Amino acid sequence: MKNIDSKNHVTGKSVYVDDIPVQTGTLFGAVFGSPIAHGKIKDLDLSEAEALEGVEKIFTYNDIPGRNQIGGIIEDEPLLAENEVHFIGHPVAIIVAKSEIIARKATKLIKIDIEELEIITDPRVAQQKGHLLTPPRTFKMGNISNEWEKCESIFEGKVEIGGQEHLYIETQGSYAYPIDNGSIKIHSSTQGATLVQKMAAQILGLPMHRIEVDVARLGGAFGGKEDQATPYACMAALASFILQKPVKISLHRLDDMQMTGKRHPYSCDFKIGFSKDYKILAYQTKMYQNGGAANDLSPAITERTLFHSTNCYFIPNTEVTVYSCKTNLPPNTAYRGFGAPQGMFVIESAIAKAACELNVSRRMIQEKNSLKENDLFQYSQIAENVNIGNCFKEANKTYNIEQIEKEIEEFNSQNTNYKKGMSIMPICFGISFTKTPMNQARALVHIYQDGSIGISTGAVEMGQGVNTKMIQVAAKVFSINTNRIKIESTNTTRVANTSPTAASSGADLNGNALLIACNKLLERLIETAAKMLSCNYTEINIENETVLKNSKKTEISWEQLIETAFLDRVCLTENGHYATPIINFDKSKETGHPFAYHVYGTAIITVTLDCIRGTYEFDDVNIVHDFGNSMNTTIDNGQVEGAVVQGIGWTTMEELAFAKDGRLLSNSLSTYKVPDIYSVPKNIRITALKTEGPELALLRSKAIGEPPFMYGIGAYFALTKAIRAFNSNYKLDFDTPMTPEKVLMRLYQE
Ligand code: LUZ
Ligand code: MOS
Repeated sequence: MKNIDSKNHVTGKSVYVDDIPVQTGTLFGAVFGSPIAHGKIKDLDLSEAEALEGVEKIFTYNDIPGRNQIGGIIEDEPLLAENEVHFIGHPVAIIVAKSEIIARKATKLIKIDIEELEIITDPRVAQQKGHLLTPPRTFKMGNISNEWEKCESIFEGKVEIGGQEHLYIETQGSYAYPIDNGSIKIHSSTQGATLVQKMAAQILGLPMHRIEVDVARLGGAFGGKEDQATPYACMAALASFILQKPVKISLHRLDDMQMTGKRHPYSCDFKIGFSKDYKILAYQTKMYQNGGAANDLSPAITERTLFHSTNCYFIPNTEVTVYSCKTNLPPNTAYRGFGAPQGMFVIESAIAKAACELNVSRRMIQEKNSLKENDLFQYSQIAENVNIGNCFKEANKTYNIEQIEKEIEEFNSQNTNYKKGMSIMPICFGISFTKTPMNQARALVHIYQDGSIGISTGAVEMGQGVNTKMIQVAAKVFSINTNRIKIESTNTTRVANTSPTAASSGADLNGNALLIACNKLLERLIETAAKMLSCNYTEINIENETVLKNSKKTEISWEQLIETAFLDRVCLTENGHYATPIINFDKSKETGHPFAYHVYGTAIITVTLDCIRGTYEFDDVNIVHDFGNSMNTTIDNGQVEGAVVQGIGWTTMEELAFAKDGRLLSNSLSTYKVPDIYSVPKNIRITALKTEGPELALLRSKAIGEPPFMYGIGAYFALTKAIRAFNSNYKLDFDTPMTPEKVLMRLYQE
């Protein structure tokens, strides 16, 4: 099935927040953010801004009728700064005016006097000074301290991992207006409708039922709208509630880039020990996560870094610690992979360092140490249906790795100014929110009298195709044409208490809830049909919009069946609730079975390096991916392709630069380089590993959103290989992103 949105997307008909036709009298908001990264507010002078023609009102924390707090996991984030500011762009005031131009102009007329305090942007410095967002967390298995002396070789190193700007095409925004009975309706570009509802209620001092949040679709999110859509929705809601007028806020790109959090940069130390036959015996790391000025989702991201810090490897003795460090940067947040990419990059670096020093192939170490059935993960979950070995095997068979290696060697011996490099990047990613209670969802299904169907779930469509998958689920259960089925917007009055669409689990959770609702309806329809045909329930089937009796077609069509059911007063509406079974996690012991299943795969990445210029092109990304039994190969392959390119962007191109004073220097698309059509690898080949797929995946089709992002890590190691082929003096180091500038420095390192 084609993605139901593709036509409207490419013809520009899909409606996003900023496209919603505005009501008469709509006002426009702009955010006044702190010009300084850390300090005490001494004075705020709004008079000149307030006097500007067309300015309706300027809001500060004093205007908040409820609680000035939007921190979700930890309550450390006021919506509007009170006495202190903690990062550049930290929202201090909201200007609401008759036009966006006036509102933005007024922000320049606000005068703020701030007594500057010490600015820290480096997580290691923050940790030394004791500025942690939460206490450090450690995952352990076995006992590393006894193990080092048993090791044949030990390697230590340092890893610098850069952040990443989400660069969703649709910036943060929301449109709020008063509706009946003193309620507020909010259209928000958010992954989490319920979170927006809850926080807006808290800000306004209202019960949640007075806030309705509606989400049609997002123009991209990548995690950037799991938590950070909330403030802009709350600001519009606040202004709209106080003024009793419609208010829209839609961030300009530069403001969005400066003010919102990003993927967390990490600075890490590792130590890894091997036996004589290259088995990893012990692994230890300390990771300093740059959390920014407030917690946001950092505690959960910390957790996922720990869960994935050994990637797809079995290491009997580990000790992995993450320090979540408080710095004067915008609070960093969810981003596709949610801390796992950083954890995996460190173990891959440790393996690369060992391979380089021992003069063996990285691939050999990777394969030798890969998880096997019933191995233990660090967090005590037993590895089941482990597919990493099969992925390696299939990759070898399909792509002939040795042949690729040989061709590269040949190329390198024949070329002086161009060098090629290759790397293998295996992945293992756990599916489920690491916070067990979040793994639940609901769906609401109406069958209308004419046989058409309307579906609401908690899933948010953000380009990933979840709506298409939901339609497939209903069409499959009822065995009807997909054009009879419509997906409604995600709305808190139809589906309540939703988890954000995140953790790659939107389709699994909401699709399973939908399956439950549809199956309940199907049962009733079969009863109706049995009554119509005076036969037994078990003799009835519905296939291709027709009722079958004992597998033979009858005269009864889908439409007739629905009409009869309605006249017979059968309920044609159903609600489904799904909660992932089995999973659990005990934080006090850091053990349990947190994931429904794991996604595996492996990628072979090759690159050609121009050794005069330091520029490079990725030739091939050859992938074997464990989709389970993919329910939509077009969508799923598209997710893999997009993730690979985004991952390559993270490790090789996208360089966030902050000045010492906390100012984002790479605050536009001329200074922050994202992958474009020219940086896409020449070939991305995707082979699906043949498996049944796990029972806990929706129709045995595994979650797809995040896992393939981590294939992009391989780009870094392919590049370092190519650099070493040109300059054997280059001392392998780990410092992402490996931009052309950095490549050039390393090509001529002495
Ligand atoms: N969001 C979240 C996530 O709240 N919890 C998670 O475990 C998670 N994992 C991946 C991406 N987003
Ligand atoms: Mo996410 S990183 O919002 O799944």
